Amino acid sequence: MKNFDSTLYFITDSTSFWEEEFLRRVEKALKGGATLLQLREKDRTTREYIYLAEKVHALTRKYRVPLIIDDRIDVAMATGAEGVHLGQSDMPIAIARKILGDDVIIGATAKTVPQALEAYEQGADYLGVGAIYPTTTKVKTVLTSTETLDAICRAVPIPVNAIGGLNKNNVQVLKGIDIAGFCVVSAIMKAEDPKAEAKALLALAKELTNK
Ligand code: TZP
Ligand code: MG
Repeated sequence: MKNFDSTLYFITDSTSFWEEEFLRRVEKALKGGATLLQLREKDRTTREYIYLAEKVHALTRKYRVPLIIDDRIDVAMATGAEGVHLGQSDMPIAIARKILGDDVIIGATAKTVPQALEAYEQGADYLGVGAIYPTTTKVKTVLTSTETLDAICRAVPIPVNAIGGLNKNNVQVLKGIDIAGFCVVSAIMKAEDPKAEAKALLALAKELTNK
């Protein structure tokens, strides 16, 4: 098993911030205890994505948190990021694994048990499953029930993270399901105090995962 901890997986969204404020918030989340961090950029050019990834990587290195790049294995390779996250319409996991080798963390999105099994069999290191609740972060979202999340956790031996609309007030819905952790975007990104929010969410995530 690769050395990463997805207990509190913070996924960024830079869209409503100037770069300086965005980076400040990312660092606060790291200070608060985010255990894994994904840079998720949908509207930047390749060059902009790489430059921002380099800046975020400098921060994640400081806190010894692996950096995962959303969608783009080229950006991950160019920046030496520790991993990449691939959805159902991104590069197939098996091809990414062939290109990236065994040391890079590859995460996959799965919304059903067959998708989860396929991603696992192709070499995914972890799964993101959701959206558990409606979210304003992603325009097109299909909801995944907690029953399906539970079935996925039972079906695959790799870490499974819940995602989608999760915050301090609703994560108890995950209780009793064998998740490795959960992912949040807006709960931390838009928090008044991202450090305090991350700290509180980490405590809840530890409780839910018996860590
Ligand atoms: N995939 C499923 S839901 C989601 C992604 C990337 C966005 C989650 O964002 P938030 O703000 O935590 O609801
Ligand atoms: Mg994607």
